[in-house]
Amino acid sequence: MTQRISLTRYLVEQQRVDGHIPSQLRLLLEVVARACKSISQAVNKGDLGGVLGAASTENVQGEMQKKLDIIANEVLIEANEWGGHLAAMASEEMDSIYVVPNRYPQGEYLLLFDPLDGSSNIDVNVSIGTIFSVLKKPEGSAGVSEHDFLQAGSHQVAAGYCVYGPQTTLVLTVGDGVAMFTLDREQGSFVLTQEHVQIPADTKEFAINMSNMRHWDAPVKRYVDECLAGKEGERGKDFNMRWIASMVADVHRILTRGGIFMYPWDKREPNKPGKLRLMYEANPMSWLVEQAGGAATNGHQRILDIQPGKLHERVSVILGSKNEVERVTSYHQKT
Ligand code: P6P
Repeated sequence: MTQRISLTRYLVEQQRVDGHIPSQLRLLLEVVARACKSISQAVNKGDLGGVLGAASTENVQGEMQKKLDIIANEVLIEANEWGGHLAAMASEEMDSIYVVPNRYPQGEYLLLFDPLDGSSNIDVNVSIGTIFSVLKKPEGSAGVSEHDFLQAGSHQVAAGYCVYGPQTTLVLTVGDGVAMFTLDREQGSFVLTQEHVQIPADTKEFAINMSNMRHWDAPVKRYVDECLAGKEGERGKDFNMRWIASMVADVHRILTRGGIFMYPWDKREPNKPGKLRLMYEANPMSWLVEQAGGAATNGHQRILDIQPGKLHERVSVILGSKNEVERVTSYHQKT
């Protein structure tokens, strides 16, 4: 059997052979991976660990927090604050940024994360995950502020997620394609299982929450109606539908076998551009998808080109198989 390559070796080679990542970024990614291992352990314990159910608090989004949301957030903060590679962190679960305390050295990177995405699935044992994005602190800025985080997704230096499902799999890009690492629990390490991941340009599978159909804008309704019309309709082929209500799980399926994922703007909250968050959900997932040959827009522009105005800004998301994303985006441009 060919020797399996560990995450550590993969990152060392990205640093040494491809000169792709500085040592501080390699350290950052290894620390995030170790934190994901700890979160995976907590998730896997479920009821046995007394970690299911709601906490008695709300997050900045006004959503009830699950106990595991808070645990995952604390694991990521504690794992990353002392290493000297970060200046600050931002999380879906925290109103403002977390500046590395003075007792630790400050680094040049900014880490953003959704510590446990899909948490409505925690109590029903459906896949959930951690999403992370890495930016560099702008040159010359003394100290660190929330404004330093407000960079377009095209400025990311690393992005990924860890899906806690039947396998625990870390999916990562540093700008040189997408690699997948499966957790070998006997070794306690992530092992390279897929490299140079490619999303098929076409698909027969779409992912959207159909219960919101009456609230969608016309271009999204047109696209989904055509999928539902199947081979007798405009598209001349039948489609399948999936909706796991866990972005990490839906995106992992798309990276693995293609598909299109949509969480579009809808009339329920017309003043919000969408439900999903730009900085720590849409941007990392969009970079992964583009690095795997797919596309990601908000219906009007490339998500990675959006200049954020606020840390917890929301965005409409259409991502996945390139030809399908381009079709939906073209429908938006015709209206
Ligand atoms: P709905 C999970 O809460 C999440 O942020 C994404 O992971 C997921 O795609 C979406 O919301 C699910 O939303 O409205 O279908 O429950």
